[in-house]
Amino acid sequence: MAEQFSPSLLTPSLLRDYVHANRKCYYRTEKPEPSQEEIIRISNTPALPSPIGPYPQYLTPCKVVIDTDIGTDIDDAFALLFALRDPNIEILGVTTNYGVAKIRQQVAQFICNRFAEEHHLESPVRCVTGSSRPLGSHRDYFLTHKEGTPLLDQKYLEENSFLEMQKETHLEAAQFLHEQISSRPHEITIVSIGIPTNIGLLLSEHPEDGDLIKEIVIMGYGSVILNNEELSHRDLKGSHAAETLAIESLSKGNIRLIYPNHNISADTLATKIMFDHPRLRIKILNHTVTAPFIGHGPPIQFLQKEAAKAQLAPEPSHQPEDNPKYPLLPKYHNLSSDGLVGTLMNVWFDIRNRHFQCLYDPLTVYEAAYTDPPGTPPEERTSSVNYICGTMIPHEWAAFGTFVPNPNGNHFFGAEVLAKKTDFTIDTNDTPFMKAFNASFRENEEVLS
Ligand SMILES: [Ca+2]
Repeated sequence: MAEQFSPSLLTPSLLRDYVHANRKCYYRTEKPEPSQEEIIRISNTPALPSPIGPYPQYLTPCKVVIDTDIGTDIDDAFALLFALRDPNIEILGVTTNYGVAKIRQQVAQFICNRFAEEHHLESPVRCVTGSSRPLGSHRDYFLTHKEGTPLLDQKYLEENSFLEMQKETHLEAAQFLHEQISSRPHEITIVSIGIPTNIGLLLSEHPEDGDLIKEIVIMGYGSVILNNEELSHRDLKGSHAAETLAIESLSKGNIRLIYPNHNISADTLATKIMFDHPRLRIKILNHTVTAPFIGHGPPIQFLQKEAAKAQLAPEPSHQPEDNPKYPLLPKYHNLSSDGLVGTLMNVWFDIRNRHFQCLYDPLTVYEAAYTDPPGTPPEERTSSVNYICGTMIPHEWAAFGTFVPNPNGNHFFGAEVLAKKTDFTIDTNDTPFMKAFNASFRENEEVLS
């Protein structure tokens, strides 16, 4: 039996330990500003040439806990359903984070419950509410205030104030992670596709768990910050060529600054706790490698078609307050798991006024599960990304990072996508990931026949 978390963590004392807690700045207006201590650490970390190549660990099959901010950007819901369906992935649980973690837990549980019913599973994947309140960040919450809409009963949403929820430091998710990791040492991958608050809480209370986690695979960080020469190259020739030069510079053993992204800058302190663990292995799916993967066309149309079935559902036969812990509006009770995700997708697309989605989180789930044995020929690769090994040193101000390349580091930074490229385009349609994604979101052929 894993020991319990100490009650002292129930107060957000860690937030006060974040040195920049009172220094606010708009997202994307920040400038890198490493502290004196960080500069010393960067200069003391050996920078060595580190080849761009396949992820060196062949790890399969994959037992995961997915830590997610599902309910806003739709790619988390895509990632969850994709992972539920993938035969190579066993989901031991889902934990939620960021702003309205309680609402996000409900959304994830609806999808897992419906999936379990469809597949006659003994029990659905358990979804656990995590911390809404980050440990430390310089910036405010980004919420659409449509989280949970339209699936959740409006009365339930009114009773659960978003403002109040944002102050909640739930420890259940960190405790759940601790129990899973203690009972299955070296077996569990944490797939972090949200804000890493729960992981920060786990590692601050139980640093020893960092040695027992198989690895963390995160959707985190932006691209490498281009230098002046690379910027001029981009103006002349095309952006991908400039980014390629920046990655080549890393692989030759030059340290480089890395942009933050939403996930890690929403909890800079948790990010720092995670990356500063001296032995924890972390694979980083950053914007350079996630951006070329776009979900559009047939999978989107399929989800829209499934969502439209809610319009055909009979009028509600009972009020949701019959079962307040499961406040899914009756209109949606007959929808498939694809229909639930499609319904959330329609709301997100309305907010964004578009009909496609970058697949940041589904790619992260996929890359957690698909690695290749050493020496696999390129045409037989299942992973769609190459990595550079090194050490990410997070900056406590605004979540920039310095990546120090080194073939003996614990961190693996996504360096390039294995796809057809020109200076201006990357065609990912034939990548193993895109093929798997498109196959996951389509009419079930058994049902059709
Ligand atoms: Ca996410």
